[in-house]
Amino acid sequence: MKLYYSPGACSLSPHIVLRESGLPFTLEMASTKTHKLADGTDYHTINAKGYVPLLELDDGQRLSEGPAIVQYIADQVPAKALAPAAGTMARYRLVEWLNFITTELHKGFSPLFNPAMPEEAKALFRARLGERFAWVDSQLEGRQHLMGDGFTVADAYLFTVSGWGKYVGVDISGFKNLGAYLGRVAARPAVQEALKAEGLA
Ligand SMILES: N[C@@H](CCC(=O)N[C@@H](CS)C(=O)NCC(=O)O)C(=O)O
Repeated sequence: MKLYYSPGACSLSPHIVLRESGLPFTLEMASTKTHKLADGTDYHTINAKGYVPLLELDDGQRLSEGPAIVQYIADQVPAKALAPAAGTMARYRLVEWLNFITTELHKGFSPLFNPAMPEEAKALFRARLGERFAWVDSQLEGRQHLMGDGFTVADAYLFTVSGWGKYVGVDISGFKNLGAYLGRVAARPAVQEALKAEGLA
């Protein structure tokens, strides 16, 4: 498999999951700024949506959308328990988290990275993200991970988007459960390897 990624972008989530899975994969950088690969290829010719992540499977199929990609990877290695089995209530709980992270957190951050977004609008997005993170913090009370004891793909995604606050003025340092949780996730060898490979650690 090949993962198209950009350093520190939401593609860090499937990157972490690939390393957690133990499956062989390669990385191809597709900068979110230039939309070009290292050899100058226009990334739009590979993914017409123009964004990362994109996972190229060994049979040549290409899968986009982070929440779909991480579930695909998890389902290749059921013994790793990166996602509960399909069809179980626990799996719908995982999808509930992934959908929350992608719509309420990830896409709450996106306008803050947009230089054309007026400051007044950014303040509204920051306030909304603060409310959302406060709720996440409450959910982590007494829990090691989002789904309970074990690490799942939802943790890779939450870890990834939580790391963006420092770049765009969303202060999450007051959320104690979240802070302890992010420390636990950061300590995982696969997470450290992914951060190093992306030049972030
Ligand atoms: N719906 C997509 C959104 C992916 C996305 O927002 N990717 C950003 C990086 S975090 C990106 O590549 N932006 C550059 C662009 O849209 O041109 C997903 O969940 O995978």
